[in-house]
Amino acid sequence: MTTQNASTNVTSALGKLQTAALRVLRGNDLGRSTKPAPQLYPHQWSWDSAFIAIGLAYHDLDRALVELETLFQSQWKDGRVPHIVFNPDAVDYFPGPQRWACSDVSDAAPSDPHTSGLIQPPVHALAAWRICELDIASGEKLQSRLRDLYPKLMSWHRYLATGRDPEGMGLVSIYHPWESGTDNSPRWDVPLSAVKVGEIPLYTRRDTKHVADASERPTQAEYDRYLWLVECLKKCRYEDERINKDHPFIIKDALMSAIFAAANRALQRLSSHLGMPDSDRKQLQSWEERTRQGISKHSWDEKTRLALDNDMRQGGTKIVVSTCAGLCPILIPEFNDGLATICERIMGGDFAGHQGFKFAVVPSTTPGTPGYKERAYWRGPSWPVINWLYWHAMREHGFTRQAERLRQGNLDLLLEPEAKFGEYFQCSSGQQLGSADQSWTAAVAIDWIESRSR
Ligand code: 2M8
Repeated sequence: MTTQNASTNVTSALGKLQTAALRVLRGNDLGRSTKPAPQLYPHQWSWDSAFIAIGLAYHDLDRALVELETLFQSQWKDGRVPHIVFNPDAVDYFPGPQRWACSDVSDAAPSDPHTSGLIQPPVHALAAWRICELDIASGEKLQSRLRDLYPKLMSWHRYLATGRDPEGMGLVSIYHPWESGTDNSPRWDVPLSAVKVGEIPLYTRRDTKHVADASERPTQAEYDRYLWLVECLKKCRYEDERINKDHPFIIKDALMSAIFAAANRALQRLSSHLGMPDSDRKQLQSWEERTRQGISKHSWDEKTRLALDNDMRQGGTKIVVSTCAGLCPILIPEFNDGLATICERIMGGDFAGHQGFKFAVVPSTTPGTPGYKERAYWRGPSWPVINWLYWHAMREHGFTRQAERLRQGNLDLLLEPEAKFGEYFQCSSGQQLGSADQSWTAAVAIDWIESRSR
């Protein structure tokens, strides 16, 4: 085959992949928001929607912005952006609005539609800035709507910097593994084992109904703990102050914090482009700087060369485990001059360069680490969105060669005929796991394909 033929074949395969990705996003479109997966996740999820907006932006800027606008319509009065906005037409999901009871116990929570009481990583400013950049290139039609969104993003970031960091450590606290987005990761095994489960109202899981192999989902004992933590949060009326006093699970989440630093940088760009006051940028810069210092001082671990989470119920002890979250300093602009080392680590033998992997992709957990399971939820398989975050950061920070290898590894995996935009993938075989037609996988595939020409 000539070089020209080979490159025509690659272009056509990627073209087909992109068409299929758009089909997934259209199939999961609920009108003004997108569900993460056809059956397993029938509502709007916070960070999923941010990734979805990034993918949609190339094809329909207006619809991409609607995705964020819809989510922020359900922002709580205290600034938090809920992790789920419930779709009133979808009943086949547990825990649903009744179990969360947010607007019953908190005046800050909206009731139409209902939401959960948790948060998820703040990727939204990255999405808003992407929409703004593409809008600038296509004649600035969305600027006034971006101006309306901007104060909501500011108040979201303010909530994270204050409500979720009362100690001023420069690190964001989470109250539940679901807040981390890496729900069932071994990151949470030790702190969860210290949680004493009390009486939980009876419940029936729905997730295992939609995933044929239950071993790909959390165990029953883990699920009981998740629901017990929801009961505890409800008892505290979702108020940060009470939670800080009484809640049994408070962790300074390194990945969430690093995403917050990157999002503060993105929001500075948006703020500057929209001509917002200098004082906003100073504030955002200070949050970014505080996080840089927080990660450096409290979570960076020289021995493992990873960023680790701090268990605040154990005096801030580091949780030693090797997961994809440990690589998060790559997201932090100007991190300690250590970005090159982290980049090496991402592409090295514990992660994307692992010798047993079929493709060069970052696993959720390093093989062999305590708690690692090859096919289990956040315990081993690879999540394309995490790969996207690290690819995007490596590219931003000038590590183009490594970023390109990671992008290629992910595209090779997604081009496999059985990949079907899976929720996650077994690293040794590339087998699709969890749900098929997962929206955020389709969205990042679009961005990887589009980025070839940028
Ligand atoms: C997963 O989380 C939900 C709970 O929020 C679940 O397991 O039911 C996680 O992968 C999370 O990061 C993701 O946002 C959500 C929807 O894709 O699914």
